[in-house]
Amino acid sequence: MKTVFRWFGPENDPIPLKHIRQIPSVEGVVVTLPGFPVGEAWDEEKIAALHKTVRGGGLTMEVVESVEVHEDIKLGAGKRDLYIENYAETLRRLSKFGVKAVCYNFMPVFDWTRSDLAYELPDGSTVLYYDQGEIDKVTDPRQMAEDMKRSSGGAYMPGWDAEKLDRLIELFELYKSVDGEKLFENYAYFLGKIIPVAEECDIKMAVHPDDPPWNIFGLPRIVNNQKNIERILRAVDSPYNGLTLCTGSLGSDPDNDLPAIIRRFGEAGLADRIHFVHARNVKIIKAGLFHESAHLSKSGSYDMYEIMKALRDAGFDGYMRPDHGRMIWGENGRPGYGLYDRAIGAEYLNGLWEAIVKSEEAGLR
Ligand code: DNO
Repeated sequence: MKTVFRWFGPENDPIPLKHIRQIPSVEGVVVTLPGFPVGEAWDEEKIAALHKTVRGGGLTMEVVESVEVHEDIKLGAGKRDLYIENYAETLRRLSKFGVKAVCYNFMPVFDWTRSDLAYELPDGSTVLYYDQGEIDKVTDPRQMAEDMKRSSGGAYMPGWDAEKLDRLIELFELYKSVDGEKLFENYAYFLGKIIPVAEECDIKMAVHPDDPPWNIFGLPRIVNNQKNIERILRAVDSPYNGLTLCTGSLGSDPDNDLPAIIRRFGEAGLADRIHFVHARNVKIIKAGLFHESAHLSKSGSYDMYEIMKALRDAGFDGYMRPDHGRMIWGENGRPGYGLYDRAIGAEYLNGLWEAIVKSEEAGLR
């Protein structure tokens, strides 16, 4: 297992690389090109510059997150073939710099959604919060998009790009004719074209589950449970067609039993499709109402030890990163992506992993 840490680049992340390098377990950063126009092939010079900065900071750049899929691809509309070709070109360019895995999502219109980005816990830390009741009250998603942007302190939010937000009304209209089945068909079409390129480039594609893993604003979401994910992984049966197992996203639906899902992938011969893990904990108050928490098992609803054991038993040997930390110790940063709590999380996850591996070596499990 390799531990990595999400970093938004020198101009978009207040955290200096040298601080990330001082987290003992972390080998590399997970990068993106913030705000790069969705649908265009990523600029090779920009990738090269980022690579140079990261390597110069003593870290690896093997994972890229949020190479966004253009809405035309999800809708099966307009210029989808052109956008798919541009996506393929991005993969070719990334592979020149040693990138080994790409995390992306297939959520219509929105990426992760929350009703509050700074919900205060009793200890004074703040976390991301989701209340379906609040989301149901939103009559104009443009308003919600504005609110999210404002409460993020103007930080770049993956998947919430300006061009898309300008088209929100039009997109909602277009999605009226796309149900879950149609979305799956369009997804399979995308995979059919992209996975052969990923194979050539030796880049593992790792889809991120929908967050939250149910339909919102009447838009379909299909990367949301074990059965649907298995269907997606089978749509193009290649080791390069894989998953980012985001515990926080998938597990916020109480029906998704994370250790059982991981074990099921193992039984189905799909364990080698888990290329990347976003490990974090969530406190589920009731279905549709949750907030994020410290990574520690007792802080949330998941048993992180059981999750790590299931991954180990499935033979997981990919990349793992801590995810969405609380804002603590007076840090002012990007919601979910401060330095301190994610660093604590990374070390905790590595502590669990070390204990699991050592108990095996001592014949204790
Ligand atoms: C949230 C992230 C997601 C993820 C994208 C990948 O914090 O995990 O925004 O990067 O869904 O495309």
